Amino acid sequence: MSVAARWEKQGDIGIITVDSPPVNALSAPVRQGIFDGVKALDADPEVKAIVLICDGRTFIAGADITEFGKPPKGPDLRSVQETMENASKPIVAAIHGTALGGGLETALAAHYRVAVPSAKVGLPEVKLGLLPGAGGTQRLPRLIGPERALKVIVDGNPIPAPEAKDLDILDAIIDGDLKQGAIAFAQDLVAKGAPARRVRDIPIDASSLPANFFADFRKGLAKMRGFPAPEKIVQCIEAAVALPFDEGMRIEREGITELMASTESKAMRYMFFAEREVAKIPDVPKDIALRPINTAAVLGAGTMGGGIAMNFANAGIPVTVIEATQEALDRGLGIIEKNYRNTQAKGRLTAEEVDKRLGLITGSLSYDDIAGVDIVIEAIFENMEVKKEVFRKLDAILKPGAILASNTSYLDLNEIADVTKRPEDVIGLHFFSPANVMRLLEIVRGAKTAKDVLATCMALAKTIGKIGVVAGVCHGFIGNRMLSRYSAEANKMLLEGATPHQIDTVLYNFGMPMGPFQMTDLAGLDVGARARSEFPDLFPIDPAFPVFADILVAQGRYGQKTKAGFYKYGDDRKAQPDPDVEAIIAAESEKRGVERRVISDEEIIERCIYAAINEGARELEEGIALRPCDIDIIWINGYGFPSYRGGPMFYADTIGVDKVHAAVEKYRQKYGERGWKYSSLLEKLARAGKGFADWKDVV
Ligand code: T1G
Repeated sequence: MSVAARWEKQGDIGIITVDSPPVNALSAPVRQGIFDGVKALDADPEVKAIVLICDGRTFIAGADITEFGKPPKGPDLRSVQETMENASKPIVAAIHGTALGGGLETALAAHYRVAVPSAKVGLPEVKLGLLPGAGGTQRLPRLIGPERALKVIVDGNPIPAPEAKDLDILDAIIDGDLKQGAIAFAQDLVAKGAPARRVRDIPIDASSLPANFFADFRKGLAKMRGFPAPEKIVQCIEAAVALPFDEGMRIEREGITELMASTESKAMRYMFFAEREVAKIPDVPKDIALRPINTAAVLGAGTMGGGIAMNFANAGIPVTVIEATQEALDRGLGIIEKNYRNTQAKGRLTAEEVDKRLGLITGSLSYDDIAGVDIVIEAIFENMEVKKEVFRKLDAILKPGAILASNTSYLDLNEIADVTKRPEDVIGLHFFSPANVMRLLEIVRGAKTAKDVLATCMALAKTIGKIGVVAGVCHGFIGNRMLSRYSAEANKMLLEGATPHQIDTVLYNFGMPMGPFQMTDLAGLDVGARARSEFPDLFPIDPAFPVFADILVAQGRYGQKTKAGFYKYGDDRKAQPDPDVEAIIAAESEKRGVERRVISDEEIIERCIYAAINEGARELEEGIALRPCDIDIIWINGYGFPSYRGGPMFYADTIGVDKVHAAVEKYRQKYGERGWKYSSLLEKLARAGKGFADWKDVV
């Protein structure tokens, strides 16, 4: 009997209990334990039925992702499932927590499934660039029909137990103690002489499918560009409908084998662990006492402040929004309510839920009303003097132990902290707009920020549904500092011969949600122009190159908001290349004596993406970023870098750091050190033939 799974008898019911923290993943010992337990109990003449259950917080949460790519050990999952499915006695899977991936597939190899009301089941493999590779694509369609099965598997999201019961994935919901309830269910099966009903034997009625179902479904996959798994999933469901079970299993096995070896899936599996790694701060003890965050305040009810306040209300934390005038406060609170009502109209929140969240948001004009809160997030104008004045006031008013946070995007947090008597309580919480939607939160660690403040804010990030990533203090922290290089190269290539449409198309096809010029049109050219004119030291301009956005702003072209920016826009807000803009660009080239040339797609990728990678390498050297995966998480969650490429640093490893280094050297020779600053880390990795995954070997 393995420690990962034990078995026993209660009367004539055999019970196999999996106990493999943290999530009972199907590691080799777990698979072996289930396999042996089923064999033993099925051979025991006293046993009339078997229950499979798990200790700990959840039923099996999937295959053990840490085993992927390693030589298989012990019985493979399909052998375990065949042993279960061909047992002579009914097997009941008893589910709590989240039965996901191989966990649900194991339950589908059982003959019956029961769960507590709070349980969830799902096949999230597509989120790892995979497909359910243990019969999920063949058994689920037999239980719930191919149409619903295809949607469930391509969607990948968990299904609450009551809904899973309605879908016939579950046979019963167990109120009360799961183990006793499952045993009672099994005893009832025995009493009724119920068979060991194999899901694989349930026929699929292909005639129930709408005409052209699969062709029509494929049309909807266009939005999942770059991800190979969805198409493979469709092929598996087609096989389930058209072929015998074992044939379908072969198609499925070929599909997951191919996907498992794909770069896309390796990138998405890397992201899975990276999302958890970034929460670990090397020099902060995991069990450090956190400060309580039961109340909050936000200074500023503008776009950012309102969105930040919504995050707290969504998490059930009362939040006070402070503004300077009643008019600004009313406007800000009005926008918050409008956002919630829009969500309600889409059916994603009920009226009661909206009312509850609105009830947690209070407006005020007086700092006196926030003296007792646990955390204040300042989200006012990006001006250092204004921020310093605000933090002096907060320092004088807030209770001891309160956390003083700034949402600044660029300013020096240390300078802000040093105007207070409590710099150890000051931190940066850089939300990304829209703050109530974007998952990324850059947690900016000041030179004097206390470790418990840092740990508290990391925990707060999870509480409010964000992915927190620690950043050091520098201009633009981690993400925007790299973005400024990415954008600067795009701007420079306009002068040399490229068009906005060409650059945007290349980067869109690379996998970015949109290119830099469409993005600027969306954000508003005037926003950046104002920042550059008001904070020239924060946004240094290379005199050798024009800032085309400023040239366009001077002509009243602010972007989508004026239906003209780098593109022109009709009422459909669709970006159309504008010959007038291309003429402005060409005139600037002529004025500066720059002979326009053809710029290749490869050069666009090198100069935008590699420039960002080079800056990321420098951030690692400087300690601004803790790990390469922190940079990747930021770029995927803050800027839409394609997850199937794993983020800029993972992508560099995929194509070869030496290739990136050679290109960066080429551009440094051509354009000088100003843009292409030297990274010793990049050079060391290239010379050592290593990737960022092994960056600690060379620093
Ligand atoms: N394998 C290995 N480790 C896992 C794991 C897994 N499947 N799931 C979680 N962990 C680790 C995780 O890294 C973390 O470790 C700890 O458990 C707690 O996780 C054959 C091929 C279950 C909803 O995709 O969605 O089955 O950081 O922080 O927030 O067809 O974990 O503590 O060291 O996320 O409570 C399919 C993935 C696999 C489910 C719990 N299954 N896991 O969330 O805790 S592929 C999945 C989750 C597959 C089959 C295919 C979540 C959770 P550490 P956590 P949580």
